Amino acid sequence: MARAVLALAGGVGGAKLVLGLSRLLPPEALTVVVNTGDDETFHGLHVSPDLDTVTYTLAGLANPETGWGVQGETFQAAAVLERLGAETWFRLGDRDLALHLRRTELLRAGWTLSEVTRELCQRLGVAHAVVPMSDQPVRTVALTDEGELAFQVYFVRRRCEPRLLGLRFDGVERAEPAPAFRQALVYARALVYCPSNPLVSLGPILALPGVREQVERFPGPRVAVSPIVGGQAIKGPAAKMFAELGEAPSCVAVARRLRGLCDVFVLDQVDAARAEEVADLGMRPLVVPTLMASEADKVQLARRVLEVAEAA
Ligand code: FO1
Repeated sequence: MARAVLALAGGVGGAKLVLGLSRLLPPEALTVVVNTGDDETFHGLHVSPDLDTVTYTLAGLANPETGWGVQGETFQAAAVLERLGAETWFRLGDRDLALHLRRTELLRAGWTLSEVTRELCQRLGVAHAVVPMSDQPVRTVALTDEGELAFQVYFVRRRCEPRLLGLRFDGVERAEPAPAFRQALVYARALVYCPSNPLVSLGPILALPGVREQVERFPGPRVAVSPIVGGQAIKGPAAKMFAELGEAPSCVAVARRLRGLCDVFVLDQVDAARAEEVADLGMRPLVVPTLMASEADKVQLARRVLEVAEAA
């Protein structure tokens, strides 16, 4: 059966709505396409932070405090790596390292990132389809007042302190949407933008050749949930990034970036007064609670998104 819903997601915020959707949709009815612009090599291993956050979340393994990495994690290997002089500012726990070892081993054996991700999901008991946006490498580069920084250097090592002047997605022109992403764009009946950073999580996905055009022509309802509430990102640097790129951070700034690509825009009650500006952008505003603290919140928001998709 066609996978009814195609969800686009990035890191931690997106993964929360993905969990909600996974509780309401059977595996064959949901494809989650995940940003890979944050991918990076650490200790010779291929790390895919956003794919891993979604996978661990669906597997019930995610660290609830941080949203990334594995709960109950230990850092024995990292301690030895530090002693041996390796860079350990990007915290990789022992269980996480095992997954990066296995991913790297399979990639070196010639598996595509899609095939590796499907294998890891199956082994971890994740039945829903988690798909990298592309099987070719795309790397987000932060253009800052300190020069060009690889995304994880900007985001983790420098804690997003350098002033952001621009973004570049290296390799995106030569990359293709992953096969399962391409299929979902044809067969899905609804498209959901999970509440992820529109600049560095949804941005790379929409920058892939042909994707924006296909989304513009997407026949079904396209529903977005704003990752910015009350001018602040729930988690992560989206607000600071918008401000430094010259846009007042708000749900409207997010909606502006989805103009022509979105039919219903979900904003939090905090931003109810902005609904008219969203409507002026050609999207139907839906004002509901969007903060997802509990699993019930995640399921409830997912339910509202699916209802409005059905009704659209
Ligand atoms: N984020 C941090 O702020 N500090 C870290 O040490 C860190 C380690 C890490 C390890 C594995 C992983 O999958 C994610 C990790 N993240 C860390 C989060 C990561 O930088 C972000 O989740 C994404 O790149 C943005 O969504």
